[in-house]
Amino acid sequence: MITVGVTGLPFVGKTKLMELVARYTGLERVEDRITVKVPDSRLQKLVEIYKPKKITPMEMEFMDTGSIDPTEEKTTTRTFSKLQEVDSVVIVIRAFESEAVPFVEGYERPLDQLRGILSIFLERDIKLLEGRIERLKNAKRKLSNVEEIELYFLEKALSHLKENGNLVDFEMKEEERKMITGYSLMSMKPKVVLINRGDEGEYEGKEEVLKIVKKEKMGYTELPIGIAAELLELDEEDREIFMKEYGVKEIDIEPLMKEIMRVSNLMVFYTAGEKEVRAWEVRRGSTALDVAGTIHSDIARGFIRAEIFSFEDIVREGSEKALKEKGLIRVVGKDHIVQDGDIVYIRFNV
Ligand SMILES: Nc1nc2c(ncn2[C@@H]2O[C@H](COP(=O)(O)OP(=O)(O)OP(=O)(O)O)[C@@H](O)[C@H]2O)c(=O)[nH]1
Ligand SMILES: [Mg+2]
Repeated sequence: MITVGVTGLPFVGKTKLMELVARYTGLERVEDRITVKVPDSRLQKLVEIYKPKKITPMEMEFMDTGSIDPTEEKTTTRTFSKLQEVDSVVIVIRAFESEAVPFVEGYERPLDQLRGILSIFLERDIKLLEGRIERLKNAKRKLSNVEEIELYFLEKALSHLKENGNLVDFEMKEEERKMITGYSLMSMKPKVVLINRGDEGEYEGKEEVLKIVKKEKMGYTELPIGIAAELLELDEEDREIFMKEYGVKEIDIEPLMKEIMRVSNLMVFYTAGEKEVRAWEVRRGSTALDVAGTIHSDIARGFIRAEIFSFEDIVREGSEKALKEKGLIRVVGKDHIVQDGDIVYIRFNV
């Protein structure tokens, strides 16, 4: 399960988002950390086909990390200590109008909020790397080999960060990636920009926002959090009327979750049968053996072969029997690369 940090400037709707996510998944109480079931329309389809006794969706943990406040260093420092714990970050950007809710002065526009937050992230990463480099350099003893390598690598990372403003294209070996992950740099965390729209529709500066999103390889989604939260309180009939009135097409949080998965380089595979239909998360590019290990280490150890078919095929054909008749179930070995949405059955012995 991954942990997602929810942050942004003050009063942008972070707590409201936590409420929305909680309600959506059927939780009554909202706390700073909540574990939610990931809404998944593919899982629902598989349930219709298999009619299993048990349904197990993927879970994600959301953590309200508090705000990044350009005028309040203490608040921001506290937020960073929480952000250290998370795997990915949702940056909530306010694009709704409300007389009742104040802005941090100078950060009324979405574009300025995004720039402000990214520059605070960058500044913090640079400070952190500089601090570690300084400590290594000033050590009053001979550095170990490992430390020498670390120092060399950190200096390279720091200069890349200063030059490019991020580490998006910074090439790293697997060991180096592991080492730098230990620093919990904001530059290394997958990020999704969430525009909290009002009912005004488009917002000023969207093109520039999208440019930054692309350059930084972040995810992006728009969601009228306030309206969506209100709508969830209504019954279905009233909801439809209000959605028309507000011009809201979708109050779904599935696109947000999908973006989080995408930028985190994760994909979903399924196991399906009469007993249980279940969604699992795994790194993109995982092999059949990786997938077996995700289900259970014993299954990976006893791996014989995997039987795999695609989500589109089972939905189109309607049953495994039909897939078998058409030869659409592939029998593959350990190294087969599993695709997003694949349904997997592992044969193993222990
Ligand atoms: N009109 C409108 N008001 C909203 C929306 N989202 C949040 N608000 C209101 O804005 C205020 C701040 O929302 P919160 O969700 O508490 O914001 P926050 O980011 O958690 O704020 P802090 O935790 O104080 O930094 C509350 O009064 C919300 O009711 C929205 O989409 N539209
Ligand atoms: Mg809050």
